[in-house]
Amino acid sequence: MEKEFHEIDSKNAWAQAFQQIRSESGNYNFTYKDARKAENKNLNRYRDVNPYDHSRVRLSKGDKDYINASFVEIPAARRAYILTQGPLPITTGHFWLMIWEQKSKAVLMLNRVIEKNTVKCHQYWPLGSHHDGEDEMVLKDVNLKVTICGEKEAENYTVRELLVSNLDSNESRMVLHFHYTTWPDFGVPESPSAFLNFLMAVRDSGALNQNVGPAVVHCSAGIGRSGTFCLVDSCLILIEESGCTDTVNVQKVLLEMRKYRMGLIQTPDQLRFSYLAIIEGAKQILADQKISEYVPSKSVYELPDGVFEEKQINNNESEKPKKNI
Ligand code: PTR
Ligand code: PTR
Ligand code: PTR
Repeated sequence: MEKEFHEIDSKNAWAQAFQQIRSESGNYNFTYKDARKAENKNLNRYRDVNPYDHSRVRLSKGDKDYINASFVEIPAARRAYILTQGPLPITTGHFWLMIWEQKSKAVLMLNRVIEKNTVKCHQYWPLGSHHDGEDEMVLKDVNLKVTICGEKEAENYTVRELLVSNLDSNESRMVLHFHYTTWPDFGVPESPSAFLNFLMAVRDSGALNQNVGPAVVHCSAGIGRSGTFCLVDSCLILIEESGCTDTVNVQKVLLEMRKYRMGLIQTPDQLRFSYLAIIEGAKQILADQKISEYVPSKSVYELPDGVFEEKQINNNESEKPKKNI
């Protein structure tokens, strides 16, 4: 695939490659009727970004089952993700209910709340008293409470520990919040290695493993940046499994992912960046190099007792069992 990358690059043909993907996936014709129902229209952030009926996530509790969220599955990589829009004020309860019902271990947020002076996503988690905010947020419509228990900043991202409590049953679960803070909409991360550090931190937490619910991945619309993240992660798994980069067809994987949610990857440059990150990630993984500088601090992993598995991350060790992911 490195050869393919250089070929497209030398012809300056990313726009054509991307257009080809858009037109092929334009033939899919999956319906999104539930999203357009009158009672659901105001639950969508963007009029033109809708979850297909066949892959949308349904809420169980309450009288509404609709949320603008899609299951995206790549069985060959044994990966399943939930891609969703940045919550709106009225969908914040639904968002947390989805996380609770799907037993997700992490939320991966790839946007900032405000971008280009516009609110792109509701402030859906408590900021915490260390930021002069509240430590708790109660979602009355779904009877859940979210409490911030820890926060740690890395260069391009922040990791938070959010305790979600079900006020009906008194059960609680820790959900990790991986927040990439330097990726503009319709843009790309500052470098493949900055992005890969984030990806490896997410992987090391176990949030993408099969024994937990699908990670919830979102940006503002839940298609451009979120699609880029999932494409790189899945392609890297396929490469790890086969042991070489030639076997993975990036565009085919993207076309497969677009069967689950429309519009994944939004610009030619996001497609090019995906190749770059896959090539760089594959080199490092195949050489069994240490690529994550992420070392969880105690505060991120220690609270509350017993809820979160304490894990000492050793990069060399954590790379090896990847084949089981
Ligand atoms: N089985 C329903 C259908 O396919 O129409 C699924 C559904 C139910 C979709 C409810 C939307 C619904 O909307 P709400 O519960 O928000 O009125
Ligand atoms: N119609 C909107 C727009 O073009 O602005 C939809 C949209 C918004 C699409 C943001 C993608 C966006 O990017 P991301 O999925 O990375 O948040
Ligand atoms: N605009 C389409 C509609 O309203 O039906 C929805 C859509 C949105 C389709 C984004 C595709 C999209 O992405 P792309 O053009 O990148 O395939």
